[in-house]
Amino acid sequence: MAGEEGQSFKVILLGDATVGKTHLVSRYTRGTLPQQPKATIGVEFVTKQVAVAPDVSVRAQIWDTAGQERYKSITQTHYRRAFGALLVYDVTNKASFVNTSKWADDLKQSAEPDVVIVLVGNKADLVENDPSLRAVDTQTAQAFAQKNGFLFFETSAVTGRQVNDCFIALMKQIHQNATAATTQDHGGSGPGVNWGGANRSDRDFIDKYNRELKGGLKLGANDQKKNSGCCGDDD
Ligand SMILES: Nc1nc2c(ncn2[C@@H]2O[C@H](COP(=O)(O)OP(=O)(O)O)[C@@H](O)[C@H]2O)c(=O)[nH]1
Ligand SMILES: [Mg+2]
Repeated sequence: MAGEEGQSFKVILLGDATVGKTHLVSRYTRGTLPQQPKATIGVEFVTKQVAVAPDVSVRAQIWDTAGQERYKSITQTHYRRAFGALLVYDVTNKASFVNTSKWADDLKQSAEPDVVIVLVGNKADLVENDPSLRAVDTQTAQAFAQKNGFLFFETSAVTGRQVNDCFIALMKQIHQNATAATTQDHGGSGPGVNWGGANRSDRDFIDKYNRELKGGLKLGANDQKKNSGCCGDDD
């Protein structure tokens, strides 16, 4: 299956500010926590080869947000062509869990049709140390995930618990869907899901996104105009 190794899939992180998205990406891709919080605005992705079957690996192109989630001003470009998402909340923060519904709705409107979603309850280390801090029951989250067809994990970017597992589960499911689609559409192989073509336009894609962000965050219909001058100088 060597021919499949070039497959590349964009996946994105979504969720309220401070739930630990950037820490999860760093833990997974570098094995460490971020050195210092990034104040810069702009998009960044990191890539990582992920083994999805004994002889098959795919390239995860992981897009983190850069603070714009604070203003619910994620642009279409962030969602566009995403094959999967980690929908992250903080197990000690009820509102962050409630908001995952909204993030999921936005995602489904703009991502690929069968986008794979993994619901991730992060900061599990906090409730292991002090169960009274838990604001979202595992069972409640699990039931919500099941109802919506999401995979579900509780993670800790600090201890590393379940971090690899949630990314690998995401990539495995994406690969599985892509393989099924290829078989269906092209009798086993073909360009239909060879999404590695992303490479060619990545540069344009990022430039456009950064322009959108720098030119004042492009606010959605429901966003407050007053937020438009944001970013870079807050906390
Ligand atoms: N205890 C604990 N704190 C975490 C964890 N992940 C992130 N944090 C903390 O939560 C804050 C926000 O993390 P960050 O990754 O910047 O969140 P983002 O805004 O979603 O990208 C930081 O102070 C982190 O140290 C975790 O798994 N456990
Ligand atoms: Mg972040």
